[in-house]
Amino acid sequence: MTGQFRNASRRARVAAIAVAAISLVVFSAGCAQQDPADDAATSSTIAVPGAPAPTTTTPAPDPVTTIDVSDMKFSPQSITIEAGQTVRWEFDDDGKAHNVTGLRDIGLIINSPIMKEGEYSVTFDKPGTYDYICALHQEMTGTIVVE
Ligand SMILES: [Cu+2]
Repeated sequence: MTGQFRNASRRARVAAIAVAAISLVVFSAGCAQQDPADDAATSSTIAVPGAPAPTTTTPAPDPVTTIDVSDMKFSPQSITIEAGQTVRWEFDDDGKAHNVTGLRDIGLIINSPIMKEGEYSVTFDKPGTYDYICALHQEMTGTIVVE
């Protein structure tokens, strides 16, 4: 009888320990589940104001190419640009007057006034080879290749 009682008592103690152990596991499991959630919430709260939208600016090619009109020539004498880009001639040749006049039909869009100084610009939308001269000095030639 005594032995059985002891056995029962031991069983009850084991059961109590088991219950305690289970509730401990459940408790810590609850904690384990809660902690990452807290961390995630905390880090996402920090990440939103701390990470401004990344601005990726692709450097666009300069849409304006400058040609100097000086020393009785066009510099550079020949250039290649992309369709849609602009060429700007800057006239500055110690008071000598020049202009730019396109050759052939394709060159009709190049037709500046005669200028001693100042700028003249043309935007080239159509691919092709544009030869031009100074109407006053036909040895002054230039070429614009539009790709
Ligand atoms: Cu000229």
